[in-house]
Amino acid sequence: MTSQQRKIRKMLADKEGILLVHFYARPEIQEIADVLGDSLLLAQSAASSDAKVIVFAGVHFMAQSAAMLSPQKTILLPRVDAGCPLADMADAASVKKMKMEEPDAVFMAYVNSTAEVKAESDICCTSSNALKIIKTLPPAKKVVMLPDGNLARHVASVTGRQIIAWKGCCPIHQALTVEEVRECKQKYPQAPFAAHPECRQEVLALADFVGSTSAIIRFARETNANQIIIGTEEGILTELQKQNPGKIFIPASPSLVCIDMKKITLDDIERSLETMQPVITVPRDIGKAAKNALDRMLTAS
Ligand code: CIZ
Repeated sequence: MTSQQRKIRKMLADKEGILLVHFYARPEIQEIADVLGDSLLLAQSAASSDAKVIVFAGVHFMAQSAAMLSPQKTILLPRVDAGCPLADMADAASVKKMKMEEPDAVFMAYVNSTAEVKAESDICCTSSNALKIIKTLPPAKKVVMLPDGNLARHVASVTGRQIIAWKGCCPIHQALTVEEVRECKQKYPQAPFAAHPECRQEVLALADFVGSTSAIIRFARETNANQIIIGTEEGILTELQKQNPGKIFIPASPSLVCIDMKKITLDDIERSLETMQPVITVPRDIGKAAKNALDRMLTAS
């Protein structure tokens, strides 16, 4: 541990705080996490922790979820501008309009959405539990999945459910092309390709495994292959390499880097703990409705 990492750990201990870190965050932050995980695990950890302060090394919607699940704790997001372009692709007014057009549909919001959009939705899901959550919904019901159209199409193709896919995408996963994957497969013919469901359908069609970050990590651990092509944000490579020192992980594209997930640095965390800013809160009325959708997901998970 560097002296700065030690200092941050000490500040966290002094303030009875914990550091929740997403797999896509910078490696030096992953190293000092209390909990390292996907948004589902981080949301569950925020809800169950008895810490007074939660420092979130992820993006804004994750810190918002923590604030709604743990209103009595101080939630710090060291860079308030760490946003999510996918979450910004749906707004409450458009969801309200769609609800008028599809009055009988169940609205299922991917956690990568704003609190306002969650508040308009019936239930949330993450990429690790979307298939499980959809099974809890009445089979005859049409489902509107938002804001990620690729995840929606993937869930529809696996389950055969009637799903209306919102026109949104994660620009990072969307940018991965069939040509890039084919090139990797040619170079590493023995390597299975593990892809995130936020990738385009034609990219997923080339995948040997499709799953969330935690599912990809499990797949990498369990497969006999010792070279694996990875189709998700490169931050996951830190944990993959740590868990599997003998295996080789090949990013499917050099462009699989989310600048928002990389915004928070150790300096930002140290400053945030010093100043106890920026605090993330959600207006009470929105928070109450959005928490209902989150709670339904957590109960069904
Ligand atoms: O749900 C998450 O944490 C995200 C953004 C990706 C994943 O698959 O874990």
